[in-house]
Amino acid sequence: MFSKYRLMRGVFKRKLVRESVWRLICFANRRKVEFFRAGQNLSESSLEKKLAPEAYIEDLRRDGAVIGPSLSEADVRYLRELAERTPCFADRNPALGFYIKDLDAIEAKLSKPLLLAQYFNVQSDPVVARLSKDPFMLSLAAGYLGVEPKLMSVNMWWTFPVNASAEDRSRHAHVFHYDLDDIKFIKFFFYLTDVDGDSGPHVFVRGSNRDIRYKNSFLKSKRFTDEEIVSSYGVESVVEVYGSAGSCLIEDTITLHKGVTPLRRPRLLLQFEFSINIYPEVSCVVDPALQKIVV
Ligand SMILES: O=C(O)CCC(=O)C(=O)O
Repeated sequence: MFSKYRLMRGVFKRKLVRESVWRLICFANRRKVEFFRAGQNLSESSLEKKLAPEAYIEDLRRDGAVIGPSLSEADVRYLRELAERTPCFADRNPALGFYIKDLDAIEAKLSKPLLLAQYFNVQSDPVVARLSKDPFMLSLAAGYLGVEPKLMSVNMWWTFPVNASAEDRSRHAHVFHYDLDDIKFIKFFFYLTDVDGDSGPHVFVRGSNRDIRYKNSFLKSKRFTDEEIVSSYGVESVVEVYGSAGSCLIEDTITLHKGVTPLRRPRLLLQFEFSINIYPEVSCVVDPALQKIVV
């Protein structure tokens, strides 16, 4: 079906078009955004070990991603408990709900190892709602986007150490790709479990937000193999992001990126996405009436 979202994706696929329209939007919003940022009281942010938002924006523009400030231990603990007491959904399917303690049972029901399970409607939890209005995130997002940011989505999901099919790895973003969620958008990823090389790090290709080498050298596909990435950008540009529970990566995921399938331990991640426009296709809101718990 034809939608605003699909139209946006068609029109803004080309970087030149995207950047030109974005610059006009920034120009038109320059006063409003200053006013908005001045209204953010950064001392009220609960994020820890933070510098001024400007200190991150330059690296973000250059590299496409930057390590950000962390969640407090108390928030990590709360969010881990939230993940235990709320159903998640196998393969992001609202009809395949289960509690994380029943992972073996859902795998038996599906007759396959499960790579990913996502939560829906987490933005309505009070702690998540408070974090989604965090003055540091809002100020940084406003500075980066050049407009008063809108909350596009809040997403929380598990990835599990399984031998997943190629189809599941592609469908769950475990293959290099870029997102085109709006003219300009930004994501804050928070690990809620410790993440090292064995537990499915997020990986991005440094500088691929600015330097689009795949346009002519790759097929037009939105998915790229590791070999294509390494031969185009060099192994030194491929950054695996490790961190303890609570740590944060701020990324404009127009940058090439992927999740790695964990080898040994599952990974739980919470993501906030801010943008200029919002689209229901990107939100992680699902009518509770459509959600079914099956094990
Ligand atoms: O799981 C990951 O680290 C990758 C997430 C991703 O591809 C995305 O949010 O666009």
